[in-house]
This record gives sequence, C-alpha cells and structure tokens, in this order.
Amino acid sequence: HVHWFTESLRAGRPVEILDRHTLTKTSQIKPAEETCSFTVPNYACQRRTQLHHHNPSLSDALTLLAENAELNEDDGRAVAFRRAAAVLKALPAEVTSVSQLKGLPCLGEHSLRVIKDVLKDGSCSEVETTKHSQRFNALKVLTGIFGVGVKTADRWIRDGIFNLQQLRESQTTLNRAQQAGLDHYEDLNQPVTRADADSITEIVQEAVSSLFPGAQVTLTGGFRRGKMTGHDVDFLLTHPEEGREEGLMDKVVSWLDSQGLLLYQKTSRNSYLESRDGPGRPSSNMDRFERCFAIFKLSRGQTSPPAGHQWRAVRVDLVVTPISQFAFALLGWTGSKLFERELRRWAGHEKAMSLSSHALFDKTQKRYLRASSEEEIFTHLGLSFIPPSQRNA
Ligand code: DCT
Ligand code: MG
Repeated sequence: HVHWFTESLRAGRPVEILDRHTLTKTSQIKPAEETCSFTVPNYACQRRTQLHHHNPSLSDALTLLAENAELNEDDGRAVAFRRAAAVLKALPAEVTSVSQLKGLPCLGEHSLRVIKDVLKDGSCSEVETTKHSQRFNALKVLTGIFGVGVKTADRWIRDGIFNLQQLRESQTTLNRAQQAGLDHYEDLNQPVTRADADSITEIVQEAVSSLFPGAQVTLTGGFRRGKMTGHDVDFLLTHPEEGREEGLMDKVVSWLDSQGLLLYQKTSRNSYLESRDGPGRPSSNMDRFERCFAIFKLSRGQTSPPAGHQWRAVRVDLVVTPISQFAFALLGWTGSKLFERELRRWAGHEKAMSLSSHALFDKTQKRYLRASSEEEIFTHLGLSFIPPSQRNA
C-alpha cells in the first residue's frame, strides 16, 4: 500500500483514499528536531493522567526533588518540580530526547537539566546526592511519624536526632498523636493495600448504616483514583437529607472505639461557615465539616498482618459533609494533591472563581455556584470532565 501510495504521488495520480485534510496534515509534518512532538495543556486539571504512564524514571527523579523541596519548606520549588513531573506523566509516549519537549509547559531550566541527565546517563547526580544525604533521610524518617511535620523534624535534627532510635532514647516530649505514630511506625509505613481499604470500607459501612440508616459512605483519596496501595484510607460520610448528618461522626467514632477498632482518634469540629469563611455575602448555609484522624486496628481476617502479628495499624481519615457540599468535598478529597492545586489555580486565574472542598464562588457574579455532582463543578469551571482514574497528576 505504501509503495502504491508513493508511486501514485510521484506519478501525480490522484490518491482517492486520502482526503484533502489528511494530505494537508501529512505535508505539514516537519523534521523531528524542529517540531514539538508532544502537546500538553497548561493546567493538570485539563489533562488526563493515568496511574501508569510512559515516563516513570523521569517523573520519579523530579518527584524526589519535589519531596526534598517540601521537606525543606521550599514550596515554590516543590510545586515547580511537581508540575514538571505531572507534564511527563501526561505524555502519550516515552521521551527519548529533550528536543521532543520543546514548547511544553511547566518545564523550567532546572527540571530540563534533570531530564537531560536521566535521558543521557539513566540518573541525575543531584537526585542521587539528595537521595543519599543524611538530612533528606532524617527528614523522611522523622516526618514519616504520624503527627510529625517538617518544622518539628527540623528542630529534632538540629538537636542531633536523626532516627527513631535516637528519638526513643532522647527525653523529647511527644504529643498523643506523635506517641501513637512512633508506637505504630512500622505498620503505618507499610503501604495500605486495596484489600485493607475494602475491609475498612465494610467496617465503616456497617457502623454507619446500623447507626444512621440512610447515611452514605464514600471511599475517596488515592483508592478512588484506582491506586492499588496508599498511605491511608480516606472516607466521606454524608446523609441525603441536609442536616441529618449532624451527630454522625460522634456516633460512628464511639461505636468503632467500643468495638476496640481504634488505636488512636482525634476528631476536630471543623466549623466551616460560608458566612464567615466564604469570600462573599453571608448565606443561609451554616454547615460545618467534621474530620476524624484515626488509626484503625485491623485484625487477622480483616487484613494480612506482618508475620507473627495478630493485627496491623492503618491510618484512616473520616470526613462528614452536608449533602449540599458533598460534590465539592468529593472533588476536593479525591486528589491527587497536584490535581486539586491546579483546579484551584485554574478557577482563580482563568475564571475569577474561588474553589474549595466546600464551595465554588464566582467573584464576577459575586455568588456561590451550587453543584450536586462533580460533573457540574467541571462544567461551572469550563473544563471537560476528568474521571477520578485520570486525575493521577
Ligand atoms: N488533599 C489536598 N491537599 C492537601 C492534602 C490532601 O488537596 N494538602 C486532598 C487530595 C487527596 C486527598 O485530599 C487525600 O489526601 P491523601 O490521603 O494525602 O492523598 P492520597 O492521594 O489519598 O494519597 P495516598 O494514596 O498516599 O493516601
Ligand atoms: Mg489517601
């Protein structure tokens, strides 16, 4: 066919299987060096990003530098690396040469240098040095303790504490969360499996439907995006009748506790009030979110604990939302973190709107835009709907 096609062209014979559109496109293809082989929209929320993509070695290198920047509280640099990694995750094929990246958004000089090194040598010296640095590893171990943030970890390092043993031997006072985090460190740093997430969903579902008939449990976070493992399990609880969700958290947490299922829990009455916290006029909507950070005790039968153990600890987040805010909470809690950040940036910069896990406010019209599904929120934002499995930016 190809032979017949080229011969026909050479002979000036009409080639009927190609329409004019196709011919025009073919004739406009430039040599590989001059053209940008890939095109990608600017914002991660305009792109489809699958869990599995074509450039893991490049995105891993950039993600490690992002992580290091986060651990050193350099937010600007962290976001720049995260955005660069996300662009690579969205490409339809493996990158083999930096020239293919010309014209792509979010790839700064620094990120391009890292990409060039990895393409050339299979690794990047800055990444390797970081990966083996004492500070990076100490920050990772210490912030890996539930309840410990970068500020605390940094203070401990300055006091000469670089690992768990040194922390245990020191006289450092720990709060209740940190003590639980240290007690269950090994378990909490083992990936939570999809099977664990399903067992916990069953437990929470059972508790909710027996205590609050009609109330709904939705698995969010990474598992909703199709991840097979996670660092925790995230749930949204709601009731189809506005206001009926009140009191749900206390009852569910008390029940879980009475069953011996909680190793730790802290519930915060996260009182979001549109009238007070919102960017616009007061509204009649006076709802609040409640959140519970918990550590579940999953027994054998509910999970596969480590050899010789009867149970394992798993981090679980429970969030209660009124039904009027459910779609916003669902969108906000599904992630990924970068996808969420990009949604908010898009809303603010491109649409003069303000998006949160509670609401969407249109600054031009000076009013809240209501939505009862994620699809409606994407429509309000002028974006094509991206399903959860493609929000893995
Ligand atoms: N989230 C966010 N911004 C944050 C923290 C969280 O937008 N600073 C949202 C996005 C994801 C969701 O909350 C749940 O958070 P995590 O559990 O930290 O993320 P995850 O994607 O579920 O990751 P993992 O699979 O490791 O639990
Ligand atoms: Mg999660």
